[in-house]
Amino acid sequence: MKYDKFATKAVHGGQHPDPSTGSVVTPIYASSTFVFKSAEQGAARFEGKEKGFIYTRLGNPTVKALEDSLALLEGGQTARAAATGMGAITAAVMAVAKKGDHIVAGDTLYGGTHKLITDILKQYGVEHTLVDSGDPDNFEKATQPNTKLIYIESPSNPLLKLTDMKAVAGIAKKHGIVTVMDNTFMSPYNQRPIEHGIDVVVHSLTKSLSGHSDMVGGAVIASNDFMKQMDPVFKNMGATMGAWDAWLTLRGIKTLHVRWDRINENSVKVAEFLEGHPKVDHVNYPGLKSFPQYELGKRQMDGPGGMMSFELKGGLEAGRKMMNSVKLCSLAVSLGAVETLISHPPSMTHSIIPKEERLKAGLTDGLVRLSVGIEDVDDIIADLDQALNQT
Ligand code: LCS
Repeated sequence: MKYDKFATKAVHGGQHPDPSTGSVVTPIYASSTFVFKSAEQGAARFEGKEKGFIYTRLGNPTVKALEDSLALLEGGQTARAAATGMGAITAAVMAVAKKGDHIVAGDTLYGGTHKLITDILKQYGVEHTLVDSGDPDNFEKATQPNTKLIYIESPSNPLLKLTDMKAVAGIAKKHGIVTVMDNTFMSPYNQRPIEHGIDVVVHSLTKSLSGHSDMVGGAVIASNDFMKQMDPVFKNMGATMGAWDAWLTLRGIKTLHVRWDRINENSVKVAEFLEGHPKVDHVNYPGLKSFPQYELGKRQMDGPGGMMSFELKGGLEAGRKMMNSVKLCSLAVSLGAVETLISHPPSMTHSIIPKEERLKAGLTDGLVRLSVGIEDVDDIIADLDQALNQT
């Protein structure tokens, strides 16, 4: 049966009752290797002439169910699940950018991605330009004859800056450039970049899709043609996901829409509370009417999400005091989980970025980041309030 409503796809996508036992839940195929009926069959599978599993680094039935689910949710033709978000991002970027090529990327990115593009790939002869991703013209201006890839996070980590996906995808198509977008902060429930013309979506599955802070994983969702280009990199660099983590992610995805309804709802209330608090200087959150790109967010996102960052009037010292005073919220990195997490990007997730580059991009030392969970919102607000009052 064909079904196209998000909630139904989240519960059933990519999964079929196990043919040998009738198990409703996709089993964990904890096998590194798969038996061939004959030497000829083994050869045919390696040649790609016959479909079927060979060896888990090259494909696994539990991982395949997750990949089919992700492709369906993001509206892509196909997906690959990776051991981590960084594994997925590295494979997607390295599939396109080779020695002598140039990447244009947003200037606020997760620290690991920033390091990959600005330092690691540079050592392999790949150039880059970082631009303010809030204005699509900046991508056009930074394009060079050797530009092969545009890389964006929208909303960006941790400033929540949005990129007009349709506008940037249009610029990229005009110049024959591949667009890769990290959709980790939104999840496919709130935003589906492929619908806006983006070529490749990457995720850290560690976050919203698994949703319970109990695994690490990543994904690339794209066209069949892109995957043909990426597979030699992906399958040989060895960042494949294992069956256990695929199973945990599949279990998380079944409640994605339910968790995210609560996350969207809680977060607006928390952001409004923070914005109105006398100790808070400003809040970055796409669901606030004061957010400079509020209208763009409404246009391209189905909800504002659970991520926000803010600065206290007392700056870094007050922010540290607040983080040390929370009782319900966990002082921890990561995001998108059922529990509310609070962290300090400049000294944690983004400390890998040189300070002057951080400041140039607007990532100030006093910035505090919050990932709102699905606890009772009054309890979250009461905890933040008592922590703010300690500063
Ligand atoms: N993309 C984004 C937007 C991220 O925030 C992260 C990790 C990654 C990719 C990498 O995913 P991983 O390899 O860790 O699965 N972000 C983290 C963060 O903000 N706090 O802790 C990790």
